[in-house]
Amino acid sequence: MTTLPATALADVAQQLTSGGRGILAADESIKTMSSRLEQEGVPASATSRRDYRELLLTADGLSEWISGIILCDETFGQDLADGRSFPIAARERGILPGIKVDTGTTALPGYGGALITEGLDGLGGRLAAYADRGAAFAKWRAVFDVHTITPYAADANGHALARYAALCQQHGIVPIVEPEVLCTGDHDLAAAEKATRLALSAVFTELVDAGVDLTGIVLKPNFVTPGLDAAAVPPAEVAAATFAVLRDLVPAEVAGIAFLSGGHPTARACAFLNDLATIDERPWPVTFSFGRALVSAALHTWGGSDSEVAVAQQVLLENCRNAADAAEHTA
Ligand code: 5MM
Repeated sequence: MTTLPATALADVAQQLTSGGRGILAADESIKTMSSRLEQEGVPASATSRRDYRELLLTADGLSEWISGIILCDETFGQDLADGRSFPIAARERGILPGIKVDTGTTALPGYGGALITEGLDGLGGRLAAYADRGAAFAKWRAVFDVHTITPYAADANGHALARYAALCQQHGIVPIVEPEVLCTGDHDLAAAEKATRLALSAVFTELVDAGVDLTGIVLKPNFVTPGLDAAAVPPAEVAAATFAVLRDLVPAEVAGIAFLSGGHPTARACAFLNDLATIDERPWPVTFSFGRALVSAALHTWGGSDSEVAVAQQVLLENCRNAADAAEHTA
């Protein structure tokens, strides 16, 4: 087993979230990635998923804006065209490689649509193997909906996140703890705030009970926003609502916060982050761990065509630069 002193975990967590860089979430499951490729007219296969992820990782200068890249198991075990594995190539490009280790969600029995994230069985062995292959950090995502979240669903998912985080730290891997309250639907800001409070409260209770070292984790939360089908509110209002929740529930020793984009358009997600980063009394660095907000336009531009790789990479870099600019206010 890899053992790292607590200071080394804190160091990696700080590298991921400080200095005006953020995380590229390129860990779509095979099912999600295949469907996104097919929506762009690209036949889905292990090769096309690999080609697309190679396009992302090899964009020239990516490490100026990106501190870490989250990969799924398939990509983690694939090689670039030059024969280097993805985790090795990421490190050589100045980007820390991470691995998504949850195995997805399933219905929580008896809880009317609430979900529980699975993947704890055998996780210790998998983490040891990922660490040996170069993983610096991991990710586990719990998924909540404002209409179905209950205290029990929050506790059950918080418990799983805490067991995952403790195991990661035992294997010298920084856990990204992602409790996502979905922003699909037409709910208002208050509903998102209430659900996010419930989720974060349960998660931090469980993390503390599990003895997780909060200086060696990265929290990946949603911005607190009205649903995507509801009337939008100004970014400053989103930032204020998000900060109010985080200030009350996220201990100051947490190494950093890296937001998911949640399906918000790139410019909106960057505006939320920008306004949040300007709040001076924040005790933690804030940055991004966006998926769609960074990559959707690049995937569309590429469309599976070799001749569009360079243009698609420029589109990706532009989004990464904008997100990093938004996080730049961070100390
Ligand atoms: C990149 O997508 C990640 C994996 O999703 P699936 O397992 O459902 O395919 C996802 O966890 C992602 O890291 C977060 O949701 C943040 O992504 P967005 O697009 O919301 O920024």
